[in-house]
Amino acid sequence: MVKNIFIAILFFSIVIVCTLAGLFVASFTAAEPRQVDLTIYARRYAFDPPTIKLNKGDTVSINLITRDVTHGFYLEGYDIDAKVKPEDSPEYSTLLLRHPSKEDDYQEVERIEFVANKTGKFRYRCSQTCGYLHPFMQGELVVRPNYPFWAGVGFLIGIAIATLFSLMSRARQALPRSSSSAQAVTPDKGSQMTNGWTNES
Ligand SMILES: [Cu+2]
Repeated sequence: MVKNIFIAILFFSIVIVCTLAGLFVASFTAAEPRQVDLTIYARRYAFDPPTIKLNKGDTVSINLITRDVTHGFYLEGYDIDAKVKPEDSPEYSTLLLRHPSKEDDYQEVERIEFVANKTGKFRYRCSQTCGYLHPFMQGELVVRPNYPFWAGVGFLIGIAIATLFSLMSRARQALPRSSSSAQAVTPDKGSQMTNGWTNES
């Protein structure tokens, strides 16, 4: 009975340890990459969506659209500064992009594309003065390490190892009882000692 409880504890310990190991790996390993296509609408004085959540390693392709006035999209940490001008079509805007660190000029592009290779929170804000509340036109990009993926890998490995362990210990239990029964008889001295203790107290 005690042995079964011990095996159960061991089983769950192995699963937990392997899941944690998976999380540890996730903290510095690139995630299984996804292709993420997004449309962001810029308008006075907000971005829609106001928050973007990605996993590290995702390749992002952003279609930026404005329907009112010219807006900017400056993304901290990723060296991206875009400018978007409204056109007649509500689903199409002229998009221009530059990389501030390179001090290059705006170039017309179809979409804003980059790989989310840095984890953390990065603000994006309007970089074209578009009205009196322009400074409040902001959003946030959240890039997470791909915890679920690696935790899942660790969890499955843990299950496999733990199952192997429990099968092995069950096989050992199923072996001929002679050795274990011999052990069960020898602790006679021990039980006498405990009796002695209980009598004294
Ligand atoms: Cu703006």
